[in-house]
Amino acid sequence: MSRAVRFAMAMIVSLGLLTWGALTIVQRTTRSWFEKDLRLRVDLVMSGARQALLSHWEKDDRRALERVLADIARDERIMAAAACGTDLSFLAGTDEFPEAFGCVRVGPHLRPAADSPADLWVPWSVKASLPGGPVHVSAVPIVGGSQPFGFVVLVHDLSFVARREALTRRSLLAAFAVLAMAASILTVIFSRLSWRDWSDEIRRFLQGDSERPEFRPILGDVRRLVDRVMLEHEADGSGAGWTPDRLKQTLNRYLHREKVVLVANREPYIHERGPDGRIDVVHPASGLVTALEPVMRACSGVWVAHGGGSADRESADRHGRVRVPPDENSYVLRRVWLSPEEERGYYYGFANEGLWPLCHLAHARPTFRTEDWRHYQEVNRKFADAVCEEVEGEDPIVLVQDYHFTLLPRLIRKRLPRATVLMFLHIPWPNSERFGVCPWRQELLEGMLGAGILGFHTQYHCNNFLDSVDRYLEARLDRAENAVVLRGRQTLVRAYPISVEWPVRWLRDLPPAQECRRQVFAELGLPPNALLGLGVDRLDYTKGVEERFLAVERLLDRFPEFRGRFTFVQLAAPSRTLIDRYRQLNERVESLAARINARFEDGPYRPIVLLRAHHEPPAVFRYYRAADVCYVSSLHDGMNLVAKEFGAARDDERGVLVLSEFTGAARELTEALIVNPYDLEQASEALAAALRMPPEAQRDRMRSMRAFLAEFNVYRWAGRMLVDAARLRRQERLAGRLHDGDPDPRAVLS
Ligand code: ADQ
Repeated sequence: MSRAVRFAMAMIVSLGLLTWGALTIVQRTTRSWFEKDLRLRVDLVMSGARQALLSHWEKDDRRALERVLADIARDERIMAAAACGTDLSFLAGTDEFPEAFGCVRVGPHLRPAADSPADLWVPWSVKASLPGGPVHVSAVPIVGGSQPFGFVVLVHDLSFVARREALTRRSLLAAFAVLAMAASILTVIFSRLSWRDWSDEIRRFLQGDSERPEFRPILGDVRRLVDRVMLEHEADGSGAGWTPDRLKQTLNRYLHREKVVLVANREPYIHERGPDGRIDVVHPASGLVTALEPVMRACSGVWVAHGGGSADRESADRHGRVRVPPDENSYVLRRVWLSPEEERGYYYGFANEGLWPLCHLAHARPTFRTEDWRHYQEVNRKFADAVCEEVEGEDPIVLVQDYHFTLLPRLIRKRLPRATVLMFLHIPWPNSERFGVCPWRQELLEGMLGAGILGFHTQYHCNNFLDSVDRYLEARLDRAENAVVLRGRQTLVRAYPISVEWPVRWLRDLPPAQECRRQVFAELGLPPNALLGLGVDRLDYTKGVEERFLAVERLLDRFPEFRGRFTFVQLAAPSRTLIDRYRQLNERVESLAARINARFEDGPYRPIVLLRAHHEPPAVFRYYRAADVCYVSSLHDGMNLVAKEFGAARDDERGVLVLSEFTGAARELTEALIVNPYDLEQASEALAAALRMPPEAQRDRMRSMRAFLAEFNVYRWAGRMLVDAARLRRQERLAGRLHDGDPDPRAVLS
């Protein structure tokens, strides 16, 4: 064996050892972090529920105890909970509480003897496993005054830890494969340079006909390993490093550079004429735009949207087209013009007074008016016309966005039967009973099922949609495939959790986080030792802004150390102000802030700063980088990109996210302190915990969250949908629906 081969092998072995070492360290750190997180969660949950438990315990009201335990077990990581008496009797518990952790088994660990006084009872916890996977069991004594009442046993699901570890392992293995390949190639080159007639060898090597056979097995193995890792990553869509370029390559490779036509109500660039007569370009405050704009910049194509800006018409050509972004001209924005009546009926009326409250559990009643429905149908038809004008060829890819266009997929399919239509819902989908109150439920479902792929943020929303179809349509459900077959045509229903671009382009021109903090503190007139909380939202009743202010008030009530020191800034972009409910919300939020400020004001100090205005993205990101804590308190939210933007903004690895459990983001950003925004005790406690969190703990959480956001970014979201679309096209081609010749594809439509 030559020296070069021995050297290359030694290098691969050392890299292997290094990777193994790194894997072990990362695994240990992740474990210890998750354990700490678990302890914090138990503290939060128990302090929120303690009062209620004590009072029911005292009254020996077991049904009420059971209700409180059921509430606790609503936390998606808590699988079961039980209450036990001091005599180790079982008082109450959630369904299917595992016997292995019953009162009799757990109790002796909490107290030295049956009659031990309250101060000798100690919390206890252990890791264990059940047939479904690993769990963590914790038992917490319940003590009123000096009298022990008993204890509560909580069983936590630990399977997510295994999932996170698997992800880390895969990323490290990929890095190892790439390093090993690079090391082997370098070794070969160096050996040639120093020991042989190198120029001939390199030429032969590059031509792929090197005569030295000993390199072939090594390089062959390494290449096979890299190919396998890459394939695995592409197949499960979890490949690291989704970038605009990789998305472009995916489009080229799988969809042969097809032009993408995207339809959304909101346009990514609004031309507004200011009071001085100048035309400004405004970036709207919209999660949909935040997510999709970077995707369109990568994919090119056309974005079809309502042109609602005061200078939109004069900035576009006679077909309503304008190239954007203003200085980059990456894609075309095609504006659709609506009359004021159409806008009122379709946008404010049916979409935002009907469908928005229908899909969000935020205690607002949907209003359905026949007149609005008529406008909604008309506007969907108008957008279908615009799409047909923008497509090239008969089988374009059309991405329909959100609840404004539920009828559009079917309309497009009728006119372009060979199109690949994808629809994505950015808002939650309600359960079937709730959805059933819509008088046009059947038309909406049939309209959406015109799409070949229907995307939601979470599997839960997919399930709700499938249940709605099951209940209100004559269609075949394929639960195993998560698909619906309506009149012979299949729609796949899939979860694609949306995200933000990575890295965020707005950070490029911002100063370091410390400097942003200095600037923001100077603007707000805060002393250097002040603590800053932040909320960023469209002013919408689903975002829980009132609950957020009440949690700040409760924080100052319960923890006087923060009075005079903690300031909460709320950036609130006015939204849908033609709707009464939104106008009333504006007023309520303003008077609530004024009331709380009046209670706690002290000289120049005000606890709440309400900045009711649209802020351009660089300003929003400056605030993210300045804050100690960001509180997202949505009462119900499809995903919530503010939470993800906050993580993406913190390259200094500081700041803590407090996040409502009713957001889609809470299922992914497990490093946040997850709260129920209605529970002011729990929310204020989490805010206090966030403000007191040591820098190392903040860093651990932020680092882990940012690693997740870097990988699960919006390019990956779009890439996965486009790869699925490509598969669908292939299948349809095979079935003869595309070019290769279905004589009459319209036959499958009614
Ligand atoms: P939205 O309800 O618009 O989105 P969200 O996801 O929170 O909500 O995104 C809001 C966006 O607007 C963010 O990019 C934020 O920076 C920006 N923004 C908020 N307040 C602002 C202000 N005062 N000034 C300027 N910009 C502001 C819908 C769904 C969400 C889903 C997204 C994406 O309701 O659940 O996450 O689509 O799918």
